[in-house]
Amino acid sequence: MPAVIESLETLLVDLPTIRPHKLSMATMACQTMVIVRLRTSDGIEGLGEGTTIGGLSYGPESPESIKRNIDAYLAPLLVGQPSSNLNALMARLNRHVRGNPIAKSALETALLDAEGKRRGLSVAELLGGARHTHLPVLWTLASGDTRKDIDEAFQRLDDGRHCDFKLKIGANALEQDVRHVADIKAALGDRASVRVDVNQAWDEATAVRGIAALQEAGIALIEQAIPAREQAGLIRLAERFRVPMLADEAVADARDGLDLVAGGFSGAFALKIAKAGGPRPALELAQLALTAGVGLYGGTMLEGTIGTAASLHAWATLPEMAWGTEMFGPLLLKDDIVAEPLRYHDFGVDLPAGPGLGIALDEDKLTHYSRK
Ligand code: MUC
Ligand code: MG
Repeated sequence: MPAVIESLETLLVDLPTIRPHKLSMATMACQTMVIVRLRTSDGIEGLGEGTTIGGLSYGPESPESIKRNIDAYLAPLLVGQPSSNLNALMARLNRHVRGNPIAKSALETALLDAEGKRRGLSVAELLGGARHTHLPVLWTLASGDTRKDIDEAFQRLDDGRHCDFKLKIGANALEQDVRHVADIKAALGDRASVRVDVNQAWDEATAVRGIAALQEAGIALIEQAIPAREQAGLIRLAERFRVPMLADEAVADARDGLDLVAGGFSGAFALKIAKAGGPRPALELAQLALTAGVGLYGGTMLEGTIGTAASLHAWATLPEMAWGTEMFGPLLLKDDIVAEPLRYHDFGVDLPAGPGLGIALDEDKLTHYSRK
């Protein structure tokens, strides 16, 4: 008798950040994760995580909607179904529920974790096998204060933690943002690469002025300078500048990737399991990018350890990513809900060893941080 999905539990977990994390559209003092616990008739538990940034400021799913939509719509489609056929299960979810990729990503992760545990394989092995066991990880400087960001960068460099940095800009006047970035790049010199993420804050004319100045300052990569829906504008920016463009909000899945590539986009795509609807659709976008000669970047929604581990298992199956990864989410949080944290060292992180995600919960911490 094949194992069936018996129950799905969802928990809202609030973890404080180590410092305020300032993005163009939100300042985070806490991260809220939706943790999924999927249990099957053969006694296996699969873990998943659905996480977004700043409530509803990043996209149309909030932590509360992710939990509610899993409980009310997605979980009933899974309970009672054989748990091993991911193709059938994810097709069933996609047939009956439009959108909601973060909720679907949490569920696909939990299904992969359960299946890996059942078969004694890691999630990376289920996805075809890991090509790397240590992945590079950058750090985001987003305290909102130039001096503090410089000190933080040197600390991370000296600790061997990170040697690539991403700066969050777009909330301030253009001249102020450009000065902030140029000062940090000048302080770090050749010791570190510096990129920026504008999180859609500029219009195209502002982007043309801003990117010209940032290119001059030696910035390596410009992430999502203009609104997600302005794909034609992003293509024009990619054609215009020497410094490459990274599409983030503009590219959720392979369909978005195809539109950008067909329009003539060159540069890089930020892969995120949350945007795509799970590790497997994120890898479909990766394959499209590889075919089209677009660079890969392992992106985060600032997930905790479960979502970060799921992403790492997916990215580990890919050829070396041109722009590395930003899988630092757990390091931004003051505490964790897992028994063993991920191992960050030598400017990167180790792929956790299986079976499944290779992650176990700390039940006391989970209870402590779960919303009552
Ligand atoms: C984003 O838009 O890239 C990734 C790193 C970070 O600090 O914020 C996220 C979101
Ligand atoms: Mg981004």
